[in-house]
Amino acid sequence: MSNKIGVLVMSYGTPESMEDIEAYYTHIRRGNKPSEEQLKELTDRYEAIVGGVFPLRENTDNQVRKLQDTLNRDKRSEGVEFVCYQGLKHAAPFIEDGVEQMVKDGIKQAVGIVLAPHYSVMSVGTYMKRAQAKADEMGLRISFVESYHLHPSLIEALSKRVSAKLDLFEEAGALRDNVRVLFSAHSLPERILSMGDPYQDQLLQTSKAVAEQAKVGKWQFTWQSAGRTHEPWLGPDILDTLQALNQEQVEDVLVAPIGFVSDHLEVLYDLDIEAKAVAKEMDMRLERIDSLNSDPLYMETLSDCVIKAWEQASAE
Ligand code: FEC
Repeated sequence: MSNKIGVLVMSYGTPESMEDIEAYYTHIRRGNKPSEEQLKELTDRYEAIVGGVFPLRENTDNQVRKLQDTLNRDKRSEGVEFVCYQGLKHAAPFIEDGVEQMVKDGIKQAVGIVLAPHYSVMSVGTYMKRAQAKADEMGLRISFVESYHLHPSLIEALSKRVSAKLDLFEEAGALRDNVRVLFSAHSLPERILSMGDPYQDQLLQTSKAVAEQAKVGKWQFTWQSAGRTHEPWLGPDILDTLQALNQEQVEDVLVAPIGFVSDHLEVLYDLDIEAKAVAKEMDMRLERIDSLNSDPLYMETLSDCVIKAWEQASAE
């Protein structure tokens, strides 16, 4: 019997090159091609952040490799070998490809985890559904980590980042307690609220835990990166929040995008370019905490959750 445990590490995915943006966007839009104008708008955003390089790909590769190392270094993994496979939502290797590869490699038992700490039926839920469907088709036993938004190592990693940036504000002459900390995450359609979705509550729980640990004076939560569809999305959006803070005469703002774990478009464009430009116009200083990327504390968070899910599935 194989002592290999498969770990399906799922992430959003990004285009491989500028030429792939259309196919990627079409996949996000469930098979509907974007208009010329929509495609240009997205291409311009990618060009603005990196000019032909897609940071999410390399970051995900690193996270997956380092997670595998962390898992196999853990004492609890003695006697088994964890093997990580990527499964991306909107690019190759797709979630289904990852599951298929595991089965081809003779893996019988697996754990799935998403590189996003908060559960929503519209985010993590859809990754899990696709992985479960493919696993059922191929006869693979798979269990999932649904969320890890309050894992102590995650809270520690985020709190350290918030504290480090508050130190910089202080060094530049600001009063620590006057810096407004904005915790943010990707918006979703408002209808998730009537579905009893835990997404918003989990995000507020992470925000509160980090604010307490980093001894933040004033904080609030705001949404970002809402989709361009006709239905209402959760708000307030960060750009409106910045306007409101300007009315309150807040001069120093630190954004902590706790819903994201990597440098990518939604952080490097929506915050570092778009939100910063709005803040600058109002003479507001806006900084952002560093992304987690492959921080050892984040790797520990993922590893611990995977091992616990594997132990639980093995005991059943
Ligand atoms: O750097 C990159 O190449 C990829 C950055 C990226 C991340 C990301 C994460 C999340 N999304 C979530 C929800 C939605 C919903 C729609 C939607 C649309 C887009 C588009 C791009 C895009 N998302 Fe994304 N998302 C990233 C990129 N996202 C590009 C298409 C253009 C646009 O609207 O800006 C709307 C889909 C629809 O039309 O029906 C909904 C959520 C996350 C965070 C959790 C996760 O990582 O899965 C939720 C990174």
